[in-house]
Amino acid sequence: MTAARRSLLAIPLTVLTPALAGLAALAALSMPLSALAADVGHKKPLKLKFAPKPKASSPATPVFGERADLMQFADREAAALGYEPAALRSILAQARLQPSVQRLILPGAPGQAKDWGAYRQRFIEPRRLQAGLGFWADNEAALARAEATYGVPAQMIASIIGIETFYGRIMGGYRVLDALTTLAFDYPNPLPVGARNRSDYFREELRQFLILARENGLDPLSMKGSYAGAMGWGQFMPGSWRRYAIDFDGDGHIDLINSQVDAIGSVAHFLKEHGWQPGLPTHYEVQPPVDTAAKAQLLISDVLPQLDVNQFLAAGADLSIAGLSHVGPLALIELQMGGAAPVYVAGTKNFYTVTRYNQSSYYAMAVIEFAQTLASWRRAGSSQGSGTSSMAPSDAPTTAASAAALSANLSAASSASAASPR
Ligand SMILES: [Ca+2]
Repeated sequence: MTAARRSLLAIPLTVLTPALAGLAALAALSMPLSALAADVGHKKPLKLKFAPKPKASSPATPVFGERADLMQFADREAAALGYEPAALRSILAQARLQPSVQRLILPGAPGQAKDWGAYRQRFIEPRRLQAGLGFWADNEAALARAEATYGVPAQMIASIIGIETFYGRIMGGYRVLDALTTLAFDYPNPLPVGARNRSDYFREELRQFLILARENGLDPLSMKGSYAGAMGWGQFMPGSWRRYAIDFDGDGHIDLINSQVDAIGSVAHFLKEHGWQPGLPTHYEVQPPVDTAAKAQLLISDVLPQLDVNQFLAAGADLSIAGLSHVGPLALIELQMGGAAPVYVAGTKNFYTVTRYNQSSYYAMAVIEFAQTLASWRRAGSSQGSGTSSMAPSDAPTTAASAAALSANLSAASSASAASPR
């Protein structure tokens, strides 16, 4: 993503950031990395399978070389990661410092108002929706099977892949090794006010990446991803890949880069494992309390649903009819609109689940609205054609008419929305 785009979105790139950018979602997948320690110990050390071929390095991207901290990391971690120390030293020494990664990982300038309207226009636009219809048609059986298996609507799965990578068009051009090594060992310093050093997180993702490459017989020197190290159609970080990715096409390998079907199953499995509840709406319309203090109290938990309908009403919020009959906790979600008044929704646990993919309420709302619109476009198309219209969205559907209006409204804006591969 470009810096301009990043500042437009102005979303804190906390965890996953990438996805936001449509690029990488990555991060999102910021999951606990506890699982791996247990299963690496018995793996055989890697015998240098790929002769490390030196890659040409431009002056702008120097290799780290045998820098002391990297070599110490290699010697300390080799056994746990399943590598021969010399092999791991050789791989890490070929990582390249990427100054653009150091820039992209930082949050946008503070004080900029976030703008849900701009964010929505960036993603929910006709070309991406059209690509989504094609993706859905190409993968109809896999999407239906993932929905049946994991309870996640096909349009949600298709939407995440569309928001993350524009259906495989933008999977990231950085070598994952370069991105993760840069962020693990040369995190930007000094940091701008409000930013925090996340090198520990990326050092763990580097470990996960090295294990992932070894386990799958992949060349760690050639795998590509986002500036944060997210890979494939769904932009999984290495740790998420190892924990949540599945072999959904049954060929015996998990391949999120070349197999759309594996990516589909893995996105659905990820959401299921993070609490997706079939049939539960993602959100309801809500008017927040007029009282500022009461509103602030409802906003305190951010995307985490903590208060029920009665507590919303007691605080002075006004829920839609559908929302009034909701059972379970809700979160008041505020979406800033630049200089205009914010908009609000009452998010359920399913809204929260989407934020586990990428920790931003703006990201989640974009995924949800894109999914609704994509499903309505598909229904509108299939009603004229084969009649194989399948699943209705589990939450309020956007009508075909409103989708058409949306399409018309956004067409003028869409020229700015194509993300350029890096
Ligand atoms: Ca597979």
